[in-house]
Parts: sequence; C-alpha cells; structure tokens
Amino acid sequence: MSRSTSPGRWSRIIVHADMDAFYAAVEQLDRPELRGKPLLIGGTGPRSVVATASYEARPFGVGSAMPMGLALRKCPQAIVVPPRLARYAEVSDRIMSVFATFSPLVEALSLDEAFLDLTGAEGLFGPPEEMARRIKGAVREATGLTVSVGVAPNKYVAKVASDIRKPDGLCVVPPDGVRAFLDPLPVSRLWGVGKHGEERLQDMGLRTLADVAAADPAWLERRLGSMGPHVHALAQGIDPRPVVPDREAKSIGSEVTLDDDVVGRAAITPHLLREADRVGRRLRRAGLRAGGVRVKLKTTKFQLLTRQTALHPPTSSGDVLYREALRLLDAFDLGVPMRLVGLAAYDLADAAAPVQGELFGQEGRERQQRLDQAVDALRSRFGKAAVRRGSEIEDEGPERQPDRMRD
Ligand code: DCP
Ligand code: MG
Repeated sequence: MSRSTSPGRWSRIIVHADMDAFYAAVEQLDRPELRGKPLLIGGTGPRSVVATASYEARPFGVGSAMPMGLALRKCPQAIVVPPRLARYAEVSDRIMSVFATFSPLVEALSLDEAFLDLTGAEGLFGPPEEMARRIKGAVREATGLTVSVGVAPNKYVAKVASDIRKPDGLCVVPPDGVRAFLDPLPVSRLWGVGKHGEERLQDMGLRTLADVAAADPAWLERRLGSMGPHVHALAQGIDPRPVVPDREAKSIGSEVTLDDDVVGRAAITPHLLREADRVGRRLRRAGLRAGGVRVKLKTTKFQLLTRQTALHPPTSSGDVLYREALRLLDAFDLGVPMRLVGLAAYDLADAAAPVQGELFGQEGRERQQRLDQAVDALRSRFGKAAVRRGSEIEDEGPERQPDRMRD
C-alpha cells in the first residue's frame, strides 16, 4: 500500500507533550481567584527560588530557577504561592494516564512532560496534526489544563517543536520540513550542551543551527571533542534515540547536565544529594524500594562513567541512596571535569513486600521511613528549600553554618 504523504515519509512519529506553566496552572485551576494573575510558585525564604511563573508573570522576565527576591523585584505585583508537590503529582498521574490511551510507548521525562511514540497509529488517530489535537483535547478534558505538543520524526525535533509555540502550542514538523524548521534557531536550542558549550559554539562563530549543520564535522570534533559529532547530528535534525516506556523501566534515575562543569568531590556531592533526594521521592511515590544504586558521571569529553552497588536492605530513602553514592564516588577518578551528575536506583521491588532476612534493623529502618515521609510532607507544604539536610548545611562552610539542632 503506497500512501503518498506529501510532507515526506514519516519513518517514526514522535510526540513531545509539555504542560504549560505546570505548577502555576494547577494553582490557577484549583483557585479561580488566581486566574489571569501573575504568579510565582516557590517559597519566600532567603534561599528560595522560583519553581515556575505563570504566563501572566513571564513578560516581566521572571522564570524557573530565579531567586525569589530577584523575581519579586522584577514583578512586584506577583502573588507568591507555595508549591504543593503532592497535588502536582496527582495531576501528573492523570496526564500520564491520558497519554497511555494514545500509545503503549510513553516515556515521562518529569511530572509534566513525556514523549509518545505514535508510529503507525495514523489509522487510529489520523495524521500527525490530528493526533496532536486529540492529545491536547484529551488532556484538557481530563484535567482542565493546556499542554503544548510537538510532533516530529524524532525526539530532539519534537521537543524543540513543543516549546516553540508555548503556551497551548501545537507544532508539527514533517520529515521534509526538519531542516527548514531547525536552521534559523539559535545554538541555545541544542540539547545537552549547557551554558559553556553554547558559549564555545558562539566563540567559534556558530550562531544558528544552520551554522552548526554546515560546519566541517572534523573541525567541530577537533574543537569540541565528542560534543562535535553530537551537535552536528542534532543540528541536522538527526536523533535515532528510541522512546523508552517507563512501565518497563528497571530503574528510576535523575541526572542534570550542569551549567558549569565541576571538578572534584566537594563540587559533585551537592548535585548527588539533590539527585538522591529526587530519586528517593520518586521511589516512595511509586511505592518501590531499590536493591541497588548507581552513580553516573559524564566527563567534559563525553566519556560516560558509572559505578554501582547493591543495597542491603533495599531502600527508598534519599539519605541512604546518598550515603551509598558517596562511597561509590571513591571509585571514580574525580580529577577530571564533569558535565553531568546522575544517580539511579535499580533492582526495584514493591515496598510493601517483606525484605528477606531482615529481622534486625527493622526499627531503624522504620524510623528512617518516618523521617523521609515527614520530609516529603514538609516539602510539599513549604517547597524543597523548606527542609535541608545537615550535609547540605555543611557544604556551605563554617562561616554560614547555623546552630545545629540536637538530635
Ligand atoms: N520546575 C522546578 N524547577 C525548575 C524547573 C521546573 O521546580 N528549575 C517545576 C515547576 C514547573 C514544572 O517543574 O511547573 C515543569 O517544568 P517546565 O520546565 O515544563 O516549566 P513549566 O511547565 O512551568 O512551564 P512551560 O510552559 O515553559 O513548560
Ligand atoms: Mg511544562
């Protein structure tokens, strides 16, 4: 059967869906009096940062990760709303269930975004644009919220496409339109490059993706190392990575490409702590315990290094993951600069299942569980910054160390 689809043949149909101003949109949904108003979601403490800003606040130049104080100076009329993570997780579950009605291949990247592989699903949902419309409609119906959707032949292009017409965006990039779509975009649109990489590309006189695509690959590799072939492929719209469904996921991981490369143990540990906390929360939310933890580092030369260890007993505690991850750090050569720090929990099992051979230490484990639950509850009421661990406080050095609470 030859279907003459004029926009070129779709080898794959990949959708990227990303909720608009997610935390802020949920607050406006639940509290109608906040609709149409500039909102900053976050705490108000001296170290608080903005989790997200409603679209009404964004013209003032505020957004995610900005210190709250600065955001309030830029947009003094904004209403500050503390985050309610448990509620966002609940809405997220509903969104992911909607996605699951479109494809068995759904890969969630965070609470509010996912890739869907809809290759071969035209018979069910129509051509790509119709697929996107249906997904947006179904999310709106299930949650009352808007989602921006990009459809393209691969993940990278779909992700850029979902972002480009936000909010409530719908952007389809057919196979023969990929180059024209990417060409004029700035190099900041490249994936996994970070601020440093972006500056290096600028220094090399490369401003747009067309510049990168047209550059000599050997020269790119000489100047950028293994980042060269990576950016050259992306700039041409080439990205063969598959959509990996989470339900089959054998691990729960979290990682960040850092804005600034880090060297040495002391610079890496704060990132590891954050990732361990995040993975612990995700384990607890999913009702799982991990029988192993893995640390992943990527050097600035794109060399991927991993070390892992089994956990006895299995755990869902961020503290325990962090402690074991710290021990794993000893097995790395930390003298080279790193661009990515990640942590994954693997060997996952239902947290309700009994742990074999664990009679002793039960009490300590329950105490740790209660502590973790209390931290989760506080953070969902007051934001991540509300509760900090002793190890985070130590990282600041003695001059800023507050009085310790006695245990
Ligand atoms: N988030 C956060 N801290 C960040 C970035 C995001 O806590 N540095 C949270 C708040 C966001 C949610 O994750 O609402 C989703 O992140 P997005 O990057 O998708 O941002 P939004 O959904 O808020 O806005 P957009 O419409 O740009 O997607
Ligand atoms: Mg979003």
